[in-house]
Amino acid sequence: MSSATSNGVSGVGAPLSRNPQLLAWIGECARLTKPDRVVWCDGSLAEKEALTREGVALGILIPLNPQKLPGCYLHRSNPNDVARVEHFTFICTKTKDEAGPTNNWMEPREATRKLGALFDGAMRGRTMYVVPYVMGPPGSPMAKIGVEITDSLYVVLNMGMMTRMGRVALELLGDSNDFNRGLHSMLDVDPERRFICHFPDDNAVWSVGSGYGGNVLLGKKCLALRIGSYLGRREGWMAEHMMIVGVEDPHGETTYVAAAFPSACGKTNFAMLIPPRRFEGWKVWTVGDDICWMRPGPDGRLWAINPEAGYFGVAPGTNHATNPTAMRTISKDTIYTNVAMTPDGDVWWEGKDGEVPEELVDWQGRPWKKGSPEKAAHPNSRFTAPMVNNPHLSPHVNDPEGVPIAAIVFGGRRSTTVPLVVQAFNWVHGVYMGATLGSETTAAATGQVGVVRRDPMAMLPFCGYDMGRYFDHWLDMSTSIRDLPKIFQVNWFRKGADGRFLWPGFGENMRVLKWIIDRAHRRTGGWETQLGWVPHQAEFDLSGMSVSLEDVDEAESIDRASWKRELDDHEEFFQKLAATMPRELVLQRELLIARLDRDMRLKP
Ligand code: GTP
Ligand code: SPV
Ligand code: MN
Repeated sequence: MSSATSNGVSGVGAPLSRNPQLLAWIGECARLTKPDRVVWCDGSLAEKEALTREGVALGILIPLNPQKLPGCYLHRSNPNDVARVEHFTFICTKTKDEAGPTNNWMEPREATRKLGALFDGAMRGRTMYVVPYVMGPPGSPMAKIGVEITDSLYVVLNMGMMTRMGRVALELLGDSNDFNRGLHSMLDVDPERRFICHFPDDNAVWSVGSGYGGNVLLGKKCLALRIGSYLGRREGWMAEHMMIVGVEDPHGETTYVAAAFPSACGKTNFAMLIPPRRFEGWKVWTVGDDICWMRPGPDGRLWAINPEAGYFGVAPGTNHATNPTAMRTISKDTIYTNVAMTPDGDVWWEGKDGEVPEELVDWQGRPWKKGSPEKAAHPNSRFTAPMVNNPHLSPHVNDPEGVPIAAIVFGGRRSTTVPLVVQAFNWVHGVYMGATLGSETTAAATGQVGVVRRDPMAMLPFCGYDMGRYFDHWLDMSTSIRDLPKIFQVNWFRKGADGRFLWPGFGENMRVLKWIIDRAHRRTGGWETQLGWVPHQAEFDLSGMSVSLEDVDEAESIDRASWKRELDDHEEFFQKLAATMPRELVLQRELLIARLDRDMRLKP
């Protein structure tokens, strides 16, 4: 950490870089926001410790029980600021058409004027942190540099875990002007003055009025997905809201799978899956849990990196049975946000192991008693932990070229209609599956929870340009990938008439994953249905599972009437995108209707 009290608002103490463009931009930001001092972050342990001490002194961080949770802290955000705000998130391209019908658009000069007025003097009395970071393994041809200027110490500490932060980024950057410019101020955390604006043409992001997650950790959703997807289309690669796992079989062969699920629909859990006992000798290695950058390699395969270095994961529902890997990962050096606290300084959330404690302090710092109708932890409460804490971290997570993807999976949260697993007939059909992905909304974004919405490729809130052109990019990628990954759709969340989940999920998802891998390697059969290929009962390993075959059958079932309704929904969504919707996808829908009209046998 390098700091100095400036003699004037624009003074920058002991800069860690001589990059003239970087210095000029930091000067501009300081003149605009008028901080009391400017601190360059070097990413050292000493800096982290000093900031943590300061965070505790300021009440931003609450120390947790050091015996139970060494190096862990609790942060409580403003109760009005607990999730991403999609309605205040804007793509600021020259024309509205470039942003497309699924994004909010603001004209770039108007955005600069509007947010500029909010930034003016916003850091008076505060420290302006300069946070340089790398997205991706340093030295990877896919890696990107960003610099986030922020007045939030919490953001600095989170960026320190979520990215490769500090000197490493400045060294890689050198004198180059090729870096993402992120400017963030919490202002007064007023939802009326909360905006997250993306300027893809300038590789810049301005965020004001929030201190939470994806709104403010600008390397994550803003750079790695919204700006990333925009650059990816221009440069021939893909930025996706996907986790990445390596599945090692008992012979030591590892197959890599990438999977897109909308926010709070199971990526982190799938990325940390522990195979059930039946799968003796199998290992699942986490490469990434949220974001995936992919590009075709010289060998004709699609290669992927995880641009992040940590996990910003959903706390509720995480326990030793559902996700033991996460429980170990977050047992030290973790920042918890908006969870509840026990009297002895442990953390708690709905769906954690063991008895519900008699008394807690809830996520807002209020006393809470067992049986209270209110949730003790916020439904979107989260943990931030460095990936090196993960006992099953892939040894290839830092490989500059990434890992080769054999299968791509799309999954949503659907209590009805969508079967457990289906393989697409081919790439175009798979793109259609992704493009029509629907999911019930969750607490990860503000707004109504539990309503089905179309969330194509789990990218609805994260695609930085017109969605129809994004589909076109997906179709186009098939021309530069010789060995195309196989595409699948899954649904862990189907419910019976009694409201129970039909499929046990979590570790048991290994059974589906195994079929996916076998199919990707063309090692197993399947049954052709109207929707795509589904597992043959004989080739789908359910041994040693405590679930009834009737439930599995119901989870896999295809109901024509529900699918007719589903297709009406696809149509409605496609209509919205009509101006740029690729013809292949419209035809895929027609084909699906035709297949459903013919009364095909569904199951052996
Ligand atoms: P983001 O970080 O918001 O992008 O979410 P994510 O996609 O990583 O979701 P995550 O794995 O954190 O899971 C979200 C919620 O879904 C948690 O409460 C999990 O316990 C629950 N969940 C995850 N996998 C399963 C599953 O297989 N079955 C069931 N029933 N619930 C699951
Ligand atoms: C998501 O909402 O998809 C997340 C959490 O991963 S956030 O970082 O807030 O975007
Ligand atoms: Mn996410």
